[in-house]
Amino acid sequence: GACCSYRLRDALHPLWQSPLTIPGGTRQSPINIQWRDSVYDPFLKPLKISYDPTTCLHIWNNGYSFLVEFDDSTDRSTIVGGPLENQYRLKQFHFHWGAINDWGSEHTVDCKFYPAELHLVHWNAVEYPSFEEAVMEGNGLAVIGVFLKLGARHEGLQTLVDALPAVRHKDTVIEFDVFDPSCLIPSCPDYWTYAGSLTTPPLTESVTWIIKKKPIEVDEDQLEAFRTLLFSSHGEEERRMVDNFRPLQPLMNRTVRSMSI
Ligand code: SG4
Ligand code: ZN
Repeated sequence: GACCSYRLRDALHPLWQSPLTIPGGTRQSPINIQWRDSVYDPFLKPLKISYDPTTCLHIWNNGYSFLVEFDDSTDRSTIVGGPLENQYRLKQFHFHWGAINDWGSEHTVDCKFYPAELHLVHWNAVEYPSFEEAVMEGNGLAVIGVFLKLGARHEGLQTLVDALPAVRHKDTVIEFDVFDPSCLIPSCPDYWTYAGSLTTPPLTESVTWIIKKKPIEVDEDQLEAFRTLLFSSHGEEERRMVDNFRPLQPLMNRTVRSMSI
């Protein structure tokens, strides 16, 4: 859309010295979701989420975000329904956020950024033998996106926030045995869905995006805690982990479909 201008921030983006675009890409992410251009689809079902908190394994600073990873060797934490034809297994979740509250989300709604965005990454274990293989396939991944907006402190998120000082540097990991990420997903069933890609290399066009319309509320201290993390490892010059989002990509020949009850 012509209304979104992000040229200035691209230039400042430390993570995107590598290719910003995929030649020939037709379904890249993230995108601006223009509310009035989304198409209500009466056949879209509500998404069914079923997570087992004991499949949670650890928190890992991978130098791009912090990841909370899950045991995906069985179907104990899965999603079904919504736009999906199969059951998908939860692999990990992570966030994207800004240096300040004026930006930070990857997707935008009517050209408006939220200060942060949560991504819960799932893979199609019905059709593919491993996550790595699913990443290469058009229907391999399903990512739930949840916007974070400034408001009340989020008690579920606080458990994670309390663990962040232990993974401040790149390549640090701590055990995190029990966590139910469904506490981070708004109960309102409404979502948008579209066919897109991973937002970091390899940028493969393998993601069915499911973006919840209703954001969750977090407070300023919780966003500030994200901003104390580092892109850098122990011993390197400290670089604050902020603005770890990809610039908006063209919608091209795609429709964003909408589910609401
Ligand atoms: C973040 O960089 C995660 O740290 C990556 O996780 C993730 O890659 C990447 O985002 C892209 O995911 O939902 N934003 S996204 O499209 O899940 C993958 C790891 O590198 C493949 C493990
Ligand atoms: Zn992401």
